[in-house]
Amino acid sequence: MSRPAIDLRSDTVTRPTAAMRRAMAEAEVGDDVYGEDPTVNRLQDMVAEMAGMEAGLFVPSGTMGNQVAIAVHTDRGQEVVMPEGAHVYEYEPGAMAVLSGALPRFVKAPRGAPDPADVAAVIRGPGHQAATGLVVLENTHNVAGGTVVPPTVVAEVQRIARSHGLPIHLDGARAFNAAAAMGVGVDAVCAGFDTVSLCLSKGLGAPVGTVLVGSREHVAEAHRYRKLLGGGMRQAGVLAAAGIVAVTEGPARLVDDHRRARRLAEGLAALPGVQVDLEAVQTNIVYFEVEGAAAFAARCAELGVLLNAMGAKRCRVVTHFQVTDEDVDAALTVLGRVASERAQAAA
Ligand code: TLP
Repeated sequence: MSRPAIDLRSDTVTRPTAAMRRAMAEAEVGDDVYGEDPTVNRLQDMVAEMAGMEAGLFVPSGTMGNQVAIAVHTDRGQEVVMPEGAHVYEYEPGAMAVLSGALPRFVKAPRGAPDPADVAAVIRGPGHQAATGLVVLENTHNVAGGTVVPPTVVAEVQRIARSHGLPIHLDGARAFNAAAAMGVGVDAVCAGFDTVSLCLSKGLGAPVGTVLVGSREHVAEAHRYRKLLGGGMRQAGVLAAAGIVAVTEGPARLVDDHRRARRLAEGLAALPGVQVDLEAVQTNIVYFEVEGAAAFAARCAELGVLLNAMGAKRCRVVTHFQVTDEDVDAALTVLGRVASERAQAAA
């Protein structure tokens, strides 16, 4: 029998572990729309405490966490200032416009870190133009390469937002990866934000779920929007139980994902026709440039390695807890074979 594919498309593809499945089977549940699911309540409290925030709200996805936050913070017709490539706009199909009537205002962000002066320059008050309603950062920044936003940049952008009386939200889908890369607790990554959306279903490995953390007031308002969006999940403790295992066991092993991503990146950088910006490889995500990215990904899939083409010349591989050292070796063999087939065809 041929071995199963090595799936490097995303850290969202992990399957629940035996411990998660056990916790799910045994979860105590109640109706979460009434706030009566003890397992959901425990998860929300745990994650809020880890993040150094007052309260948390369990939502089905990172997208819902971000969009509920945008709904909480903005009025219709306002702009949301964000780094270019931000997930809240690029991969949340128009949701901020559809749900909140909000408009994106991008600022350049090499490696996901905007120049705070550029943020200051686009902030506008009410009047003739659309006013700024919210500032968003993303840490780690996905399309910049899973890059960590330097704490000095975060602090300065927060200071600027505050000085204009603006709220600031963090898309922290991979905030635990940022924390692991910096060797700090996730509370350090969340500090100074009004709300943070923390995904359990990325590097931490839970099958489903995100916790939106913030003040009691913001979370109470978010609770209303979650219901409005159809995210009131009733006996959601069966899902939260897996989330509790993920936040308990997941963070400590992220450094292994980062080490494996680095090895993949260095292996890729040595291949003909492949370019990797090694300095952008800081966590579990590796982007690389190749001609005909979709055809490259399709040939790798034929040989048992799944990866995503994210643009005409850009591919992405992501490590996660079901990718072992042996998988990295096997994947590099396949990637090397595909790169040399192409080099030979071009010769
Ligand atoms: N990202 C997915 C795709 O949508 C691109 C991935 O495979 O990386 N914020 C960030 C920074 C994300 O990368 C993602 C998922 C989300 C939010 C949304 O999370 P979900 O998929 O739970 O809605």
